[in-house]
Amino acid sequence: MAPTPGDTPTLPGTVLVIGACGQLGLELTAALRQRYQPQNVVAADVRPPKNPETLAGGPFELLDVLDKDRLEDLIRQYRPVQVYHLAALLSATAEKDPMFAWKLNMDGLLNVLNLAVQYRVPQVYWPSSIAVFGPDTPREHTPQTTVMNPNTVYGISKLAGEQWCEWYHRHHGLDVRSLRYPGLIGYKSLPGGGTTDYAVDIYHKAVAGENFECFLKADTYLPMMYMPDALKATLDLMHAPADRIKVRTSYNLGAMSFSPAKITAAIQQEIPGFQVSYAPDGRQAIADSWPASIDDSAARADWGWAPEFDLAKMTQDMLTHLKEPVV
Ligand code: AKB
Repeated sequence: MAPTPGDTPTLPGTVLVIGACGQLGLELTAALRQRYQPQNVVAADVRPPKNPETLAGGPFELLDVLDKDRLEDLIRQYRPVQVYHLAALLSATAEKDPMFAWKLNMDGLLNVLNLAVQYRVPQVYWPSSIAVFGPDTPREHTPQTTVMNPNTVYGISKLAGEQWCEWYHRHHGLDVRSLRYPGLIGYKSLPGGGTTDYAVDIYHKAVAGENFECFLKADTYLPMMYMPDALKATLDLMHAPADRIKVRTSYNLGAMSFSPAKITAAIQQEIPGFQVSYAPDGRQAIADSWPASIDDSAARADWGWAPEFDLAKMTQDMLTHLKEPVV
């Protein structure tokens, strides 16, 4: 994302992105490298990127965020002024390996928060999710503050993580900021292990001229967001003056809400022959426990959040990019 005139595109140090090879990490690293000097944006992940080209513009470091000594070495070496900690197991995968999910999602965050305090890292970003809400939560226009009671391991870890962020802010003055992402949809990278992943896979099948079997029921509404909006929200949040950040757990963030039937209809506007069948699996129960739509008025009021993409605009953009020849 290019800086707008009047922005200050230089940071007095480096940026460290942990989990840089994931769906969000790849795109956020690229956006940060466009905004700052690419050499100052350090990508780190437990494995190298599948396609090295994707992270070729700047440094890459191998890092298991559970290895606190290695993380400390990297923080000492690069002295980051911002750390984006994105590494986590998502909802569907976490249900299959609950103990490891809890370890990675909690110990990873606590390693980052403790070292950020110790080395006086000025800013930390950590993503939360709509998964913090559960079956007792109001499903429509889910408020910022409401009944939570998540019933997935991923949701429990995200809710606990939010409380830890707030605690580190209150007790240590750490400037840690967070967003509750809806399902994220982008054409540059694939998600892995989430309940909202179908909304990315469906576009790939449509463009490949294949039919799609959906693991959620046709009428399952979930909050979703196009990647350019997610990147904008993340960077806007991180660059807002600290006194505008009133929520130190995590902000609700909304853009659009649709069901598999609605996204199918949107794709069929462009690709009329596209067919979808339904075979709900264990992910249906996860989706049923989450909000259908989100009230993000706190983010709008505090730091000016406003999404640009709705379902129709996103669908046109996704299909255009996925049809482009791979160079
Ligand atoms: C998932 O489906 O697990 C994620 C999320 C909503 O946090 N995309």
